[in-house]
Amino acid sequence: MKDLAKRFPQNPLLMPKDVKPSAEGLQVICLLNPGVFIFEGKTWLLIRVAESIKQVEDWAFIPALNEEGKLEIIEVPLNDPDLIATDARVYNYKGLDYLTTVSHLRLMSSTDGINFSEEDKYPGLFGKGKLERYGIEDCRVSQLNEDYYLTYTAVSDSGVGVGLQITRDWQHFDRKGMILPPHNKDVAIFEEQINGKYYALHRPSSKDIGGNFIWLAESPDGLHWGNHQCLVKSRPGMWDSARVGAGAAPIRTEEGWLEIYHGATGEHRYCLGAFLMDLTDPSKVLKRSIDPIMVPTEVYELSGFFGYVVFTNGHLVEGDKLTIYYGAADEFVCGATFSIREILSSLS
Ligand code: MAN
Repeated sequence: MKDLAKRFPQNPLLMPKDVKPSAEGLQVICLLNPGVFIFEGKTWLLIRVAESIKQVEDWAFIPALNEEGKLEIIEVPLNDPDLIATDARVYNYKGLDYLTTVSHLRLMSSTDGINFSEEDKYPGLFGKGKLERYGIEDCRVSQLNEDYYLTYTAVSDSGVGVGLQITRDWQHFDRKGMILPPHNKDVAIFEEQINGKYYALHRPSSKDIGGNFIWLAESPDGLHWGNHQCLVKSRPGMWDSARVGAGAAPIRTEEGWLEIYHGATGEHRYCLGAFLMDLTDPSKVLKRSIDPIMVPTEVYELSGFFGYVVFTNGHLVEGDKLTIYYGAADEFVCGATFSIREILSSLS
């Protein structure tokens, strides 16, 4: 199927061998799902780097950060009857879920939006404390005036929730703690206030009644969130039948707030779609994609750490041009452009 994305011919832009492990003895397994922003005139990616220790055949290594922020490993033989290792992303051991890797967030900058490199001055962010023991992931970066709001998935044995940090200079970070408790992720804060309030999209999940749906929340201060409303649901039988989640901050257009989101099937194929919210009342969804705007089709999207995945939580807007940076097969960082007009006219 032909989608609306124009992929960079240089894809994949970044792969695990392109960054150094954060400590000796560790191995970078995946680079994925970057937050994107402009700072000091350059394009920056806040990349999720997933690490584990060097893999050994027939063994599972379950990583978690200890109190000091150092990675500790539980070693389990793959044939242990208490271990379920059927999803590359998750181990279930003795009835509890763990991640197979621990992620941190690494900063890389570029003057052309294609070639990215690290700068010593900007070391990146690591999980800290009890609620980030299994790492921090998939950070959205929203710019409100001079402040960058970083909303990311914080994973631990207490669950999967949303952490917030605020920075101006990318060297000092004001940690605001967990703003939405488990189970929640995929938080995209609007980059403008509407009628004096902050707004954010988020994705709580319910295993029983309900599902994995996109919600809207409002806040008087950008920290405390309430008046939650359910906006966009998964659709049985369609490309977004099992779960949906917001990408980066909604894009202001003349027709409304345009949001790029991911939708997955029960078989874990991740595509991208879009929906449009009313400019003055974003709880009103005006239009939505019937067909996805981007489908995993390239080799680097179909096979990797976790194949059949295109996933975005970072983009840049220049006039009609939308550049998304995205995780492909949960292993590579790639880029693609879209025409915003084309996306808008594909919605119904
Ligand atoms: C979840 C998250 C993402 C990941 C997708 C696809 O939504 O863990 O980080 O990219 O699954 O595996």
